[in-house]
Amino acid sequence: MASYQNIFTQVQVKGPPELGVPMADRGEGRIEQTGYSYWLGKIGQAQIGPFYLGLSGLISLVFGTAAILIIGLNFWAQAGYNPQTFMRELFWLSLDPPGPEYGFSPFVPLNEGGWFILTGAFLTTAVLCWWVRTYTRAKQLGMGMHVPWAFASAIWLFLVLGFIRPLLLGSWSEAVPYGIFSHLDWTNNFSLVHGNLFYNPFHALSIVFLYGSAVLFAMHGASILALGRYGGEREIEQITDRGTASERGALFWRWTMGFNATMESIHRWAWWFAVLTTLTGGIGILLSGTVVDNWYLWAQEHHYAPPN
Ligand code: 07D
Ligand code: 07D
Repeated sequence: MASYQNIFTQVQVKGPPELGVPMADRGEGRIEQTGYSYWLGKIGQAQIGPFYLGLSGLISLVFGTAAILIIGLNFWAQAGYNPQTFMRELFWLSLDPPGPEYGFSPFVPLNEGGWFILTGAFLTTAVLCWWVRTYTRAKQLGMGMHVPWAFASAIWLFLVLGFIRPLLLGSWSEAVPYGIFSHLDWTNNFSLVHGNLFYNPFHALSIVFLYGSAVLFAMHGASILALGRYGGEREIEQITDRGTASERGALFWRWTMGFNATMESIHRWAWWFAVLTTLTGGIGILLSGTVVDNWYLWAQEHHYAPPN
């Protein structure tokens, strides 16, 4: 038998299901049903469950499903209740926000943007409840709050795009529509209306962190896989009980670029890069149209672009 397991050599043993560490609230919200999936076992853990639903999970699922249903039914109506048209046009159908004439009023006729506002309220409730779920579950497991805070950074951009910026500008019409290509058209249009988003330094920072996340993820994933034969994937043990994997990885990076992150700090690098992508992004979007109307003109004034 292989002396260590990887995705190619692993053996799927079906023992009694692993229910996790004992906890105070074993009862409430926990669904202790488990199953096995051979194919999921090929890419991760074969055991499915136990699950945790809880109040926030339940609310999130209900509101999330309602939001998707409202979007779907609006698309369905737009497709004239014709399944062929629906499937053909799916990527181009869109649930749009109210026009500028409605300002930021919550009272808008359903077919003129009311459905959009309702969807936004439901989707936001679902996303926020999912956040609560990440927070309370992490607490229950005695974990740090790194996942909830990272998720909060993504939610920050989500809220800026769909709620905070429209609120500050006093118009729902500024919000992002719900649709596959319509939200891309909105993105393109946003850049055009604000004089080319490339001249928004926060967009540039967001890109730095997005690209940086990809590079760091690739470097870290590659390092750990390359050290698999020395037990490199037992990362946490390797911090204290160094063994040869951690030392080889560290030396590899010092040889190739003169510096190495540590087994611990690489995860902080990754966390900060990912978190800063949406944190800086949200700042850039919030400033657009509120503080700065045209980023190209702003850049010229601030010597970020050459004067004409
Ligand atoms: C891989 C994790 C899984 C998540 C997935 C997304 C839905 C939407 C649609 C009911 C990496 C699930 C999608 C639930 C269903 C309806 C109508 C995450 C992974 C697979 N975008 N965007 C996509 C969202 C914004 C932009 C794809 C959401 C901004 C560009 C998908 C939001 C701007 C491109 C999608 C959001 C923007 C995309 C793939 C919210 C600026 C693409 C996403 C809530 C940031 C790409 C056709 C993905 C594409 C794409 C979803 C916001 C720009 C539909 C939910 C307004 C330029 N976006 N997006 O893999 O192919 O994410 O579009 O904020 O090129 Mg987007
Ligand atoms: C959207 C966080 C919110 C998502 C949440 C998830 C659900 C679904 C369902 C599980 C993505 C909620 C999920 C509800 C659950 C299931 C099934 C994260 C989101 C909470 N840009 N651009 C960025 C580049 C241009 C524009 C960021 C590159 C043009 C606008 C990123 C280029 C124009 C906005 C980035 C480029 C333009 C952005 C997004 C190149 C268009 C934004 C980071 C090479 C013509 C957003 C400050 C991210 C932003 C944004 C990259 C070009 C417009 C770094 C590489 C010039 C309007 N752009 N961009 O993680 O923050 O998003 O800008 O050309 O709003 Mg850009």
